Amino acid sequence: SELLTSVSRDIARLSAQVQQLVGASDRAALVVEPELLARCQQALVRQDVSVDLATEVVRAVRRDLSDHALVDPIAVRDAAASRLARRLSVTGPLRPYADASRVVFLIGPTGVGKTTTLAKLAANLAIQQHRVSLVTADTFRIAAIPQLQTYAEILGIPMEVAYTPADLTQIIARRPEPGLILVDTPGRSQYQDAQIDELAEFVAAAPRRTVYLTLSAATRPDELAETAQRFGRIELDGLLFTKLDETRRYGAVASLAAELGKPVSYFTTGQNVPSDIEVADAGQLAARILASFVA
Ligand SMILES: Nc1nc2c(ncn2[C@@H]2O[C@H](COP(=O)(O)OP(=O)(O)OP(=O)(O)O)[C@@H](O)[C@H]2O)c(=O)[nH]1
Ligand SMILES: [Mg+2]
Repeated sequence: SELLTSVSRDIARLSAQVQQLVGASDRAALVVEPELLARCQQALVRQDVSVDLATEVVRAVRRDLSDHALVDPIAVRDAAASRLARRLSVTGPLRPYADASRVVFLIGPTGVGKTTTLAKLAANLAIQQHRVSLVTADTFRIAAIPQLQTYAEILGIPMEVAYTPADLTQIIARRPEPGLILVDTPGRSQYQDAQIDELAEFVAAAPRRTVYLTLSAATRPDELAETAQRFGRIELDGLLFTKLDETRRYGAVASLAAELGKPVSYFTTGQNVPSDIEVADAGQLAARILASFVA
């Protein structure tokens, strides 16, 4: 019975030790797990991802990963990137023979790179032997017509000027099918409702159209959202972001796309025509945003 007492004493001691160890590891997990997720959330917010989206992503990561993986920065980063990518949609490249894409409009604020981007798109389509032509509805800014005309001449493709929506209707009717017509538009301030209405009339002249709101990725997140909201008076098929080379923070782009539920079409990354353009890829964007986490 002395033996029995001794054994049960040992069992009690061991079980206390086990309890202690379990408790310690619980506490460790409690400290480490939220810390890494909090750091991930901070990294997202520092990249200009909205607090709401960052929180949503991190909560999803917490559900996705085992306790073991949640203390691994690489696993957390990759899970966050994949969750973020799932919140983004993309259009894929322009499809020259899709019915809806007969006419492509790039619209947006002044100086974001609409004309340059249109030239890049036209050049890449022409290189792929697709039939493509250019129209400018920018009869407002000095030298806007020769700017597009120059690109058209270099590319050896037709270019016409639409002074009115009726002009545009006629130009479209004259262009042979199949073939894409890319329309350049004057830069408009998002705060000038009358200018945006005028733009809407040009857009309405092409029923089979694709409209991409063109925005500089180097714009403040709140300005981006405000601009998208105001241009949203025109039905948008997607977002196109320019000047990714002029910022190191890509989160506002992702937040805006996720918030609007609009697909992203292209990114431009410099002034070179036709090379500095890429078809938007959700996974790549998410990876860029999360590259600063676990540096
Ligand atoms: N760094 C950088 N510059 C760009 C990019 N895209 C365009 N630009 C430059 O931005 C400037 C304005 O480009 P435009 O294509 O004329 O812009 P826009 O939107 O047509 O301007 P408006 O017609 O006046 O509204 C030019 O100097 C372009 O070379 C880009 O992706 N990165
Ligand atoms: Mg222009």
